[in-house]
Amino acid sequence: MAFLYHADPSRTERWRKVFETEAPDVPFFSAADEPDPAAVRYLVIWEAADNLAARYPNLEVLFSAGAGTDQFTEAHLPLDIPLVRMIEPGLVAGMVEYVAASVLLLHRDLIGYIADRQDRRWDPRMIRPAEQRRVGIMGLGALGVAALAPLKALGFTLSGWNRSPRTIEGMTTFTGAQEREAFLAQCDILVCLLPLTAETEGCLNADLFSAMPHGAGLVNVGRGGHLVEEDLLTALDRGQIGGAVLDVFAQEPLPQEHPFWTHPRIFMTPHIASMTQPESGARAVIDNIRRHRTGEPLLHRVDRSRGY
Ligand code: NDP
Ligand code: OXD
Repeated sequence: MAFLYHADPSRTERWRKVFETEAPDVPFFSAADEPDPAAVRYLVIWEAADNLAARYPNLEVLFSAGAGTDQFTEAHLPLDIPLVRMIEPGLVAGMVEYVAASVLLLHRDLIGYIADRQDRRWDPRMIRPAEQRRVGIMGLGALGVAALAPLKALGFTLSGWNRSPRTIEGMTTFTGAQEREAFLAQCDILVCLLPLTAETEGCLNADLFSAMPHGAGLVNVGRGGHLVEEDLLTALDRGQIGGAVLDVFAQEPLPQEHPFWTHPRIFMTPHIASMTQPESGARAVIDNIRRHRTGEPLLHRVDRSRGY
């Protein structure tokens, strides 16, 4: 019974150390160790490769190295092999920080001040109090809910939209397609924290932008596939969207000639909103391996029929 770590090689030794000290009964291998594929029962991987079950014939659980699992289709992993997404305190904390920073960037128009600085323009603008800024989160899952705490502490007026109903103290929640318009109409800043599925692909589009207040801000930390990039450029040019913080893109790395690189109303980062921390990530996996071996339900198992 072996565990194979097949993700970012620069983090291998940190994962290995946790396994060797906290789970010495689970033999740890990295891809560079080239273990016998038949010995691999548990695998952590980020980029989906060919049919993993064929490559590792005794695979019992596949762990995604990240929270999103849209890269794993049935072609990569048969539906009967459990797929587990990464939810661990380090990854959650990273997203909480990034969403708070992005909302503040838009709220205080720091994107505008970055452009002003480049043009040597001194143009102070009136500050709008946080309680007068309505921030809406699309996707009230593990990360969407965690992201609420600092925004609440800063005094923003919060709301959320989700597929199934949610009741969260201190905020208004909206459910499903029938309440989507009402949700969007009251979002001065919209944060996308949805998983990428057939239903959510392309959801950040012209129709959605036109349902939001004129000049609203957008934060996309979900997946590049959520955003129709040309529609965002049009909405920015028209002022319908006032500014956007983007961490994920249809094509990553973003091609050199892409218009987002130089757009004055876009602040972007190279898919770093959050990342799995080796120590807490390894502990989360060890915990789930123990659960699996004792027949307990796995935590954060993906519902393959739903796609997340
Ligand atoms: P979860 O699976 O915990 O939550 C997803 C939420 O979205 C659920 O509450 C779900 O509703 C809701 N949802 C799903 N489909 C729809 C829909 N069609 N309409 C409305 N609501 C919907 O995911 P996480 O919070 O852990 O992560 C969200 C995403 O964040 C990941 O899938 C990944 O793509 C992205 N991510 C990005 C990172 C980055 O660095 N940029 C890092 C980590 C994650 P319900 O309650 O009904 O199931
Ligand atoms: C993730 C990511 O899904 O980093 O964890 O995008």
